[in-house]
Formats: sequence, structure tokens, C-alpha cells
Amino acid sequence: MSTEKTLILVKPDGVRRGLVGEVISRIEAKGYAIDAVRMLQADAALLEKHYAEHVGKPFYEPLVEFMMSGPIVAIIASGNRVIEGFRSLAGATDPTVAAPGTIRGDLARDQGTKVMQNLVHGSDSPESAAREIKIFFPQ
Ligand code: DAT
Ligand code: MG
Repeated sequence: MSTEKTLILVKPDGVRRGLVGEVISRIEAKGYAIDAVRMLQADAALLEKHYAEHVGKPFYEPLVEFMMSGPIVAIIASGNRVIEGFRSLAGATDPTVAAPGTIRGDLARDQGTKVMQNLVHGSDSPESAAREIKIFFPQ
């Protein structure tokens, strides 16, 4: 059985605030392996693929604008149940109510913007992980 992999993003707010190391530290401290890291500037076409499920929602345009507002860091992490495990480390989508102890709960808050700025993305299923890893690590 091959080890599970997930796609993690440190979003532009996380890069701007110098939290790349903090996020990677939390992944490593939990015991997952870092398999690949890549810094990039996302464009609208890449984000439309990544956020296909959200196209047309009221927060989609602000989401794309936010995700293009600066560089992001894409990470492949691996380990048994890493998909679920990283979602747990990240905390709830809304940083105001994300539990203390989580990345979003400890380090993010509501900024009064149309899209929630919550520092990190993590794949939500094995199918999403496989799809998203191909988008950010096409080689
Ligand atoms: P998650 O990132 O927790 O998987 P998601 O996939 O539902 O959440 O949404 C993608 C991102 O879009 C999320 O990280 C923040 C933003 N977002 C989601 N729902 C939102 C809403 N109702 N209002 C504003 N931003 C939202
Ligand atoms: Mg999601």
C-alpha cells in the first residue's frame, strides 16, 4: 500500500506574513514527511482548475484575486491519513471560529474581506489530492 499524499498551499497571506516555516514546522512536528516544496505565482487559469468546485460562487472572484495577490508555496506532504490529518491541523475554514491550536485558529482572523483569508489550503479527499498535486506539480 502506497503512503497517502496531500497537496498543501501556504496562501499569499501566509507568505506575506512570513509563516511558511511555521506551517512546514507544524506539518513536520505532527510527523508527516515533506516530499516537495515549490514557490509560485498562481494565475487565473491555474486557480480555475484548482478551485473548479467553487466557480460561480459569490466568493469565487475575490478568492481568485486574493490567491493571485502574491506568491504561494505548494507542498506535497505524505503519511498515513495525511489528508484528514492536515485538515485537522489547519482547522475550520472560518478563522474566527477555527479552534485554538490549529493553524487557522492560532494565526488567522477575519480581515473584513469578501473572501476568508485563512493562510492554508489542504486537499479534502484522495481524489482531490491526486487532482491538485497534478495541477501544482505537473512534472
Ligand atoms: P477549505 O479551504 O476549508 O477547504 P472551501 O474549499 O470551502 O474551504 O473554500 C475555499 C476557500 O474559499 C476557503 O479556504 C476560504 C474561501 N471561502 C469558502 N467559503 C467562503 C465563504 N462563504 N465566504 C467567503 N470566503 C469563503
Ligand atoms: Mg476546500
